[in-house]
Amino acid sequence: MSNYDTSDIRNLGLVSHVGTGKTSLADAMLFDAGQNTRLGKVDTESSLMDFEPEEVKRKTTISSSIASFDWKKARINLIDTPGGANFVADTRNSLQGMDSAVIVLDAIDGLKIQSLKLIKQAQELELSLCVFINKLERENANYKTVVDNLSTAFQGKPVLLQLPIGQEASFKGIVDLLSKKALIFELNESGKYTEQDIPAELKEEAESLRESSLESIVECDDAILEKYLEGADLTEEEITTALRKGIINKQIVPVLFGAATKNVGVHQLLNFVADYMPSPIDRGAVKVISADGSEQKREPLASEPLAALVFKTIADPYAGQLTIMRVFSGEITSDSNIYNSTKKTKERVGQMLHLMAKKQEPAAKAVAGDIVAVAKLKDTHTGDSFSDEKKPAIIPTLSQPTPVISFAIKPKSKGDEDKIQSGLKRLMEEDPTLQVSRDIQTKEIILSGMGQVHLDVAIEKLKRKFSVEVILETPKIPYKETITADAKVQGKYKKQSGGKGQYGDCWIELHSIDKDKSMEFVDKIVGGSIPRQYIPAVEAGIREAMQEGVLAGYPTVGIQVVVFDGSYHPVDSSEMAFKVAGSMAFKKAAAEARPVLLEPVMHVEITVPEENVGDIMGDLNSRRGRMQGVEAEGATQTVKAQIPMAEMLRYAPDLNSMTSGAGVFSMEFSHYEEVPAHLAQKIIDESKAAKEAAAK
Ligand SMILES: Nc1nc2c(ncn2[C@@H]2O[C@H](COP(=O)(O)OP(=O)(O)OP(=O)(O)O)[C@@H](O)[C@H]2O)c(=O)[nH]1
Ligand SMILES: [Mg+2]
Repeated sequence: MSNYDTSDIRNLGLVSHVGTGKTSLADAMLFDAGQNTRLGKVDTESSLMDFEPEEVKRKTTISSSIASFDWKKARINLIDTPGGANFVADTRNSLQGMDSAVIVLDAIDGLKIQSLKLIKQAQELELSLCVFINKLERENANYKTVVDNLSTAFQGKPVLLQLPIGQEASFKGIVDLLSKKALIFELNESGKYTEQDIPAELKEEAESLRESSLESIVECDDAILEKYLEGADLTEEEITTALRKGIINKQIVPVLFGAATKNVGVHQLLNFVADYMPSPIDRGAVKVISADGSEQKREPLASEPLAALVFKTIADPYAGQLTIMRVFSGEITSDSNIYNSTKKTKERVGQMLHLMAKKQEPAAKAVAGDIVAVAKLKDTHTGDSFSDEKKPAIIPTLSQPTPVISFAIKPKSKGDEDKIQSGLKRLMEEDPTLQVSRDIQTKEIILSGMGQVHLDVAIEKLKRKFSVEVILETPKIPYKETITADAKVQGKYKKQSGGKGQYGDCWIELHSIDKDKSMEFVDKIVGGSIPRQYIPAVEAGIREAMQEGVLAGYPTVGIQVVVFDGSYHPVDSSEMAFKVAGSMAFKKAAAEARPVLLEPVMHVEITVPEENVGDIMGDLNSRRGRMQGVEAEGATQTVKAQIPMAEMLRYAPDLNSMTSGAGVFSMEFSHYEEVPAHLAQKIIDESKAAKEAAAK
C-alpha cells in the first residue's frame, strides 16, 4: 500500500466503441507497471481486466474493471470500460468516477458512432481527454485518415504529441515531437525500445508537425504565448506548463500512438498520464445539491464535508455486494459509519479496499479524490451519494438509458420462480439497465435490457452466480404511449356517505414534450387550493397511472403535467384521496389528448457480399426500413438503415437465407417513433384481447 496525496491521484478511464483495444491497453499498462508478470491478453483468455467468465467467453468487456497502481509519483486508478452499446450504462456510470479519459481508437476504423456519443458525455462531465491511436502495426492501419477525422468530434483541439514511424508491417515506433527523439521498439511484448535520432525521411514532417502542435500548445497560456510570438525560445518547462494547462481546461486533446498487444507506446502513455492528466485537485470542486435544493461546491480536500458517489456495484453470491465509490471531498476511514444521503440511511463500512481488477487490497482510508470499494453495505446502490450527515448533499448523476428490448422468461425447472426473482433483484442492483416486470396482460415475467447480448449475459450470470436456469421466450416490443395534443381536465375523487369520507380534487393540463423524457411535473398551485402536503400525492397518482397507458397499457412518456388548481376538504382530504384524484385526472386527460402508440426504431448495419445488396434493400423496404446509406469495403458492402424493432425480431435467420450465411448485421436502439395508424390499431386490439383473456 503506498502513501499518496490527492494531487498524486489520476482517475483515468479508457473509453471508446467496441474492440479498439482498451482492455489490451489496460493489460499492457499493468504489465509495464509491474502488476503482472506477463502481458495479459484478451485473445488467449489471460487478460487481468476482462476476468468475468461471460467476458472471457465473448472476448469483450461487459462490466468495467478498476485497477489501482503506482506509476512514478502518480497513483493511477485505471477504469477499463465496455465499448459495446449493450453495456453502455456501465460505461456512462464509470465516467462519473473519472477526471480524465483516454479515447482509444484503432488505426483502421477510427471514430465510430458509439465513441462519438461517449466523447459527448465525457465532455458534458468536463473530463480532460486525450486520444490513443492503437493497432498501428495491423494490416490496413491508416492513422492519417483517423487523425483527419478527429477535429469535429471534440470541443478541444486535437494536437499531435507523437508521430508514428511506419505503419502496418513496417511500423517501428514513435517520434516524440516535444523531445525530438525517435523511439524504436522491439515489438515483442517487452515494451523495450531504444532512443535514436529522428529518421531522415521523417525529419521534415516531424519538424513541421512539432511547430504546429507547439503553436496550439502555447495558445493555452497568455504569458508564454506572448513570449513565443516575440520569437524567444521557450524552455521545456514553459511548454510543459502550457500543455498541462491546455489539457486541464480542455482546450487541447493530445493525440498519442501505439500498439497495445505489442506493448508499443504504453510506457509513454503512462508517463503522459502522470505528467499531464489532471488530478482531482486540478479537476476542482464538485457540484452537489444540498438538502434545501441549493447548489453547493465541495473542494477535494480532507477538511471539506464528505461527498462520495457510488458509480458501480458488483453482486457476489458469496462475498455479498461490493460497492465502488469515488470520494470527491472529505475522507472515509475503515470501520466507520457513513451517511447515505440518497437513501437517508446510515451504513457501517468495514475494511476500505482498493481494487486490482479481480483482487481487492486493504486500504487504511480513502483520501479525497480516491476510488475505493467497500463490501456488504445494506441498502446502497449505484447512483447513491454519501455525505456528511450534518451537511447532507447529493451528487447529481447522469440519467440511466432506458431498456430497448424485452423478453418473457420462464424457469427451466418448475418452482424456481422465487429463485429467479431474487437472483434478478441482485443483478439489477449491479446493473440498473436490467429491468424486471410482469406483463400486465399475460402475467409473464418480462426481462428488459439494452439488447439481446445484454439479456443473454444476464441469464448466464443468473446461472453462474445464483444457480438458476431460465429460458428466453418470445421477444416483446417495448411500445410506449404519448400524447399529440394538449388537454385540460379535472380529476375529482369524492366519497362522502357517513363517517370519514374521501375528498381529492385537482385540475391538470397536459402538454407534449420530448419523447426521450418520461414526465415533467409542474406545480402551479397558488393560494393553497391544494394544500402543499398533498401535491406529492397528486404527482404519485399521475406517475402510477402513466405506467399503464390509456391506449394499450404501455408506459406513457413525453408529457408535461401542470397542476394548476383544485380543492380540498378539511376532514375528508387525505394523501390517498389526492393520489386517486391525480390518477383519475391523468387517465381522463390522456384520453382527450389524442394519444398515440410509439415503437422503438433500431439503427441497423448489415454487411453483405456485393451481389446481395439488391435483395437486402428490397427486403428492408418490406420491413418499413429507412435507408441511410451504403458503404463499400472491398468486395462487401455495408447497408445502414433505420428499421422498427418489430420488423427485426427474426432478422438473423432471414439474413442467413438471403446471403447463404455470408451476411452479418448489428443493431442498436436509435429512437422512438409513432406507430403508423393501421398497425397501431392491431396492437391496441391485441392488447385488449390479451387483457380480457387474462381477466377470465
Ligand atoms: N494487431 C493488434 N491487435 C490489437 C491491438 N490491441 C488490441 N488488439 C486486438 O483487438 C481485439 C480487441 O481488443 P480488446 O482489448 O478486447 O478491445 P476493447 O476495446 O477492450 O473491446 P471492448 O471491451 O469489447 O470494448 C483483440 O483481439 C485484441 O487482441 C494492437 O495493438 N494490435
Ligand atoms: Mg474491453
